[in-house]
Amino acid sequence: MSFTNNTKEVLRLLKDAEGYISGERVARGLNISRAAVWKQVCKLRKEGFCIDAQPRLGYRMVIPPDKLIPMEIKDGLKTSFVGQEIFYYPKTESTNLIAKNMAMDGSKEGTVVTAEEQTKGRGRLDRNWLSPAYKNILMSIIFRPEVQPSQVFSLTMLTSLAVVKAIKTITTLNALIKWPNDIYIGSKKIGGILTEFSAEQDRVNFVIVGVGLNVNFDPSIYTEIKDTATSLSKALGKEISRVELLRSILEEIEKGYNLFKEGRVTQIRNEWDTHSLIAGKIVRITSFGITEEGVAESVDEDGCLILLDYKGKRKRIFSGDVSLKMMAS
Ligand code: BTX
Repeated sequence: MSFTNNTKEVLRLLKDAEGYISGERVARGLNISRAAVWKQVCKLRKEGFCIDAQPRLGYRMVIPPDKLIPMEIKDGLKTSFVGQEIFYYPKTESTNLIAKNMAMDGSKEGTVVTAEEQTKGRGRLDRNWLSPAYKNILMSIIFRPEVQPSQVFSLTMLTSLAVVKAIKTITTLNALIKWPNDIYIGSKKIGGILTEFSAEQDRVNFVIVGVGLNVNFDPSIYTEIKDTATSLSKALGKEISRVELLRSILEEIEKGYNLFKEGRVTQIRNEWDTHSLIAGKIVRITSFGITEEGVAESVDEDGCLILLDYKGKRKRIFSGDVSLKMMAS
């Protein structure tokens, strides 16, 4: 849905009003008819805002319940393409799936899909991603980078870095990245990135980067993750604005993606390294049925892990079908 300045102005007046504001006052303020005000209110309601309308009192914005509504996210968003188009679903199968279909239909780079709830939220290797409605961040972005398929996982790298930087800005918490795609606070998982792409032999058609981040929920509601997961509200002891955090994530992703496009991946990689949970630690890696152990040294520009094995040999581990366990070091 596209929004005119009138829609934005009506929203601003409703947000700024303390309690009810009459339709007549809004109409006068914007130099439009009362019927036009009503039309804008209907548009805003359709978008997801809760607006109460009373015959003699006028309109009142019911405290926004921190929904991931596009207009809210875009209000103050400092990006030029990431998140300039946002599609919002109160409930859907998976934002990655929606974004993939949109990308196949030609949606442009930077398009974002957000959802409050997923019925088939996915992690890597077809694992489940669990999240109750209206509590967390669930979103996917479409990219169309002009790179080789082997370079796609730099996008996982820059996105995980963007997420930890945004968490730091909004909450001051220090989150760390567990290669290849998980975000941790302390020893508990707080989020994950799911990167999927469509490619020919030497060219990428599109990449979908999905982010699931635990914001305001208590993971103990799910037996499967109660001992291994945490959330920002749990770590902070208070709830935070998902909209504000998502805005900051999108801004950081755009900065990282611009560096990537300029070929400055070393800069991303070096910064990523300073937020690595596993750098210097002994890890056990299983990929395609083969298990190896060694010291996780670093990542390279393509997002591959550099593992120093016990014979002193360095190996480059591709992040495709890999699971990583940290061993006591
Ligand atoms: P992953 O494969 O690293 O993590 C999945 C595993 O993490 C699960 O098997 C489970 O043990 C655990 N897990 C599930 N839910 C949570 C949670 N909320 N917090 C902590 N641990 C959990 C990580 O995959 C990538 C996840 C990406 C999810 C996003 S959401 C938006 C987009 N749409 C979609 O379907 N997936 C992505």
